Amino acid sequence: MNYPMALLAALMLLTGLTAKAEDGYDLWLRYEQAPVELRADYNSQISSIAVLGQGATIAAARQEMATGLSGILDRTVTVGTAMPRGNALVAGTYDELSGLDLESADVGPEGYAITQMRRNGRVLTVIAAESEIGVLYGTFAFLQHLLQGEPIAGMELVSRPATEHRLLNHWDNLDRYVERGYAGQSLWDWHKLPDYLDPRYTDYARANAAIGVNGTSLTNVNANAEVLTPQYLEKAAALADVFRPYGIKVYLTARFSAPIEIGGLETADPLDEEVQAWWQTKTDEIYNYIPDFGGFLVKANSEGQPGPQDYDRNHADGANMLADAVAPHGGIVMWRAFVYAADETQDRAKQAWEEFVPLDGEFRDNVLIQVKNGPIDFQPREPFSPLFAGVEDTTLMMEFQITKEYLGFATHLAYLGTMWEETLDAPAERTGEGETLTVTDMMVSDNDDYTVSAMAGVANIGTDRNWSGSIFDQANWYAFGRLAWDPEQDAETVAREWAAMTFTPEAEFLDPVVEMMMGSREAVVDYMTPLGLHHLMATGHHYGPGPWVDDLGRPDWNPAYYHKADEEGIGFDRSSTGSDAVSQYAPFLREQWDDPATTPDELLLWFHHLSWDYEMGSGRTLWEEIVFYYERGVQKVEAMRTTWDEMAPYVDAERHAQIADFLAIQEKEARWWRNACLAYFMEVSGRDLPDGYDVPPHDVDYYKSRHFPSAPGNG
Ligand code: BDP
Repeated sequence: MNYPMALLAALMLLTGLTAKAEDGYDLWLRYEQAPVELRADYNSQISSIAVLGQGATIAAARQEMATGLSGILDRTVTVGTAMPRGNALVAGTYDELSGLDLESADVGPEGYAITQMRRNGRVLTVIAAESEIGVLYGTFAFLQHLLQGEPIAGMELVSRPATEHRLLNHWDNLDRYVERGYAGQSLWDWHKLPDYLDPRYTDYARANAAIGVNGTSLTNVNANAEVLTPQYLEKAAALADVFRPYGIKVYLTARFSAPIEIGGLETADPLDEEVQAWWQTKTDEIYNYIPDFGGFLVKANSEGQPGPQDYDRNHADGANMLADAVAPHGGIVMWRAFVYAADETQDRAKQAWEEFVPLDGEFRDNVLIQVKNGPIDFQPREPFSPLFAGVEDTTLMMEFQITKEYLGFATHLAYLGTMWEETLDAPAERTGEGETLTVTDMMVSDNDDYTVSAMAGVANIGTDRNWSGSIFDQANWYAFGRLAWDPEQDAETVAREWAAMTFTPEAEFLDPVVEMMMGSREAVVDYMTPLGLHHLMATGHHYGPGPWVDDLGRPDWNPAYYHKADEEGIGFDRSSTGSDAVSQYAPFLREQWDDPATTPDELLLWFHHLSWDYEMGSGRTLWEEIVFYYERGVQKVEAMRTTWDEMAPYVDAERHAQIADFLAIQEKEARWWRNACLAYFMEVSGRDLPDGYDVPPHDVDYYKSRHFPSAPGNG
């Protein structure tokens, strides 16, 4: 360092300029100093602190407690290892805490109980769990309670996850490209692994443990067999070692043709004994590297990926072969239901159901069928996938997409908690006794400690300093974890928690911001695909509108296939007079959705092709209604911008400005969506806009002429 540099560094130290910038890196682990009155309460309640026990997970809990409380209390907090004195906070397993004669709460293998008690004139705040991971989860819950500005006095909290497997799915390639990634490169620096362990791996694990995520599938579902070679297994094992103390298991995607590509076999036929033996040996090898390896995630016979059907076998044959290989080690196979065959001409929305329902009961117990929330593909709104009520003897799990491939990438603010809540709570089935079962109810776990089998979220995480490409996209990662832990949790509570910890717990900030978040996904639906429209995005990268596209290789890649607009009307007829996809739902839904008069507006054009003059419940014609929705979407974004501008006093300048800029992009693009779609529908329908609406500033040809060959996320 030369002299002026040294001087500058010294100056920066003195003036505090080296203090970390508010760039979003800390996520929900932003342990800022609590307001003075709260700190007084906290200090009096917990004058000494200990985390009892010895394992690596306990060490992580102790470290987190020290870091968290030092920040919140604004002093150096030491966390002891023995029962503390005075008013104290103590965390540990029930075994470690046996001296306290606690009544053990029903916390299960991963849950925790936080409670306060009086002992010999002192107040003890106790975090107790059956397991070390429960202690870590309890530690995070305790810190989050403080970050949300709550008092410690009277704290009572019992929580255990409903869902057994709570996983992120990274669509990350080995060259660090992230498919549908809008937040930089893959976090996994394969080239430097296993020798260099980026500290971000630990922070990734902390952030996930803080929201209860307990598994991560490292690699893209469009898989590369290379990751199953020893060279890469060693690297994956190094990541697994970092994640283990945080309760996170590693999973890998298995390319079905791996026996040919890296095994030198001539076939990957799942009924071939050599192939089966190859997978068994390969799996044993993986478990040598990663003793607690979680299992495989597989995309087979979908969008050109290899699979059992290449050998005239079915999905059960393929999944069971892998399931048998991991079963002796306690592993699972998550076999994706996102399939649509290359030569299939019928309604794509029906295909997964048709392929999987006939196989009901044929999958091994350790196979979970991973179903996307909707029957098409992560659209801004879809009805839930009919598979969720289609099978009885197959374990189903949910796949949500956290990364916003179809909801504006990283720059549009769309809080997805509401979308996932809508799916999880959707009535899916009715029992003989007339009881209504929700989608969540259909993902039954066969492990008695849990009620729900598994939930996966396609991650929105990358090397961007803020991890998710934007601050508000962090909320989606957060919400995924919280809803996976408890699918009955309401999206608004989750939004509130997140906003309090990410910014400030002040009500003057939280009330408007949470309201903005709660309406944000619906705004996107309005300006992209209102009233049940879907897949109008430009093809390939899916950036921006492309409702006119109708010339791609196969019909169901074209937006025009999904909206079917012509001079007469618009919408995809999936009723009994059309593709009859409606028949895949339970009778009570089938009945409701088969008739446009009883179909909710949100799903109207998903299930019906209707005249532009169709009269809506609002009194407007369908055409007027479509225009009204597109316009409303833009207006909602304008309102979001106003709300955010008013929040400047509560948010640091750096994050406030970035969010404001992104909202400006969102408004510009919402307008683009509105104008392009309306210009196109005006042309197709031969109609003008109703009075009072601005005519799109350009004709359709202009919108068609816009190309974005390098838009992110598409290879
Ligand atoms: C689609 C994505 C594609 C994925 C595919 C999948 O466009 O990149 O590979 O889903 O889920 O939404 O397999």
